[in-house]
Amino acid sequence: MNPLPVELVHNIVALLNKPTLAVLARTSTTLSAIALRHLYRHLSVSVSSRNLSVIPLIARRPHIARNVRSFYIALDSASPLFRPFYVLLADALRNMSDLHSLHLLVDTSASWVVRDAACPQLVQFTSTFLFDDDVARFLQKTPSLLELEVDSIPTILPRTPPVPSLPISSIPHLEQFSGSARVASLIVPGRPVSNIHLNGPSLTEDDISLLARSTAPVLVLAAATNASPISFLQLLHRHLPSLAYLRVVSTQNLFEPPSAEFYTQVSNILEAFSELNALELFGMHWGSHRIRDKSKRVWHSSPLPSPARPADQLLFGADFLLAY
Ligand SMILES: *[C@@H]1O[C@H](CO)[C@@H](O)[C@H](O)[C@H]1NC(C)=O
Ligand SMILES: CC(=O)N[C@H]1CO[C@H](CO)[C@@H](O)[C@@H]1O
Repeated sequence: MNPLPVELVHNIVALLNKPTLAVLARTSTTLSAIALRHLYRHLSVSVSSRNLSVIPLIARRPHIARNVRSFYIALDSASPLFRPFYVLLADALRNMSDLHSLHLLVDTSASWVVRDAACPQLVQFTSTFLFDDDVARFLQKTPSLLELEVDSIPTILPRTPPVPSLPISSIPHLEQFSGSARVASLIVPGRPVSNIHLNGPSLTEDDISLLARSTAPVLVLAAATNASPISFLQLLHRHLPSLAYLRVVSTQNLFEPPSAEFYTQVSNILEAFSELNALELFGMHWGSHRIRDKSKRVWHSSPLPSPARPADQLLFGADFLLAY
């Protein structure tokens, strides 16, 4: 293969499976470099698949770490790992300078592992971390980031630590945020975030007005509220009129079976959202169709899924989630 142009060799090597790549990596120096590049391009390790041993290897070999484009690690909270393992993970991350996608499903308080990492190409970052100083510091070194998930695990700490600040020049292209409302209120204003997924607790009007300060129209929102569905929709319409997909869950479990009047009220508010395509409100799916001259849309909802007719309801739910 040596006389072949290097691009061609890359294309051939890209077709090989992992065991073959591992064999190829033990041949010539040239082929080894190419094989390693493909072997470690997408790296996924977890406790359950018993392949965490690759972390110490990568921590010791910076030239291998630099090949990693996407990295996924899932550690089981039921079998916590000791600090020396996290030190190795931090070393490995520090040398993954070409990462595009990073998923760290690890100990919530181990955010220090990213403190000294810098990933100029990183597009997607998902983590179980709280949003703390270490995460904020890391995000100042990920200028290409488009999707962020942080602070998404309901915290068990008696007092949540204050949210650190993040300079407005950091993550300037962010499009999607998943996590807590308190962090969204800090990150969304001034950035082009159009896709927002929030876990509880209830979203307040102040939070919503901060989300409205995204520099892009907010198109997708998933959030929780303890308000009535009608007043919550009115609030959203006031601040986020360009929503296309909306999912609202209630933080209270006492939702009475809706009356006919309720359906009319909701559908009247929905008409005001000119861009809305689909809505899930307290577990009810709402869709719309246009009538007559197509200028008017009618919103309607299917009833709450009943165990007696599961098939079509489930199907509709699945369609909705896909669209979402
Ligand atoms: C670890 O195991 C998972 C599941 O078998 C596999 O998908 C992954 O590629 C493995 N990772 C490495 C580095 O071998
Ligand atoms: C390029 C780079 O970041 N190299 C680092 C690899 O990891 C070692 C040990 O963690 C650091 O000392 C290098 O600076």
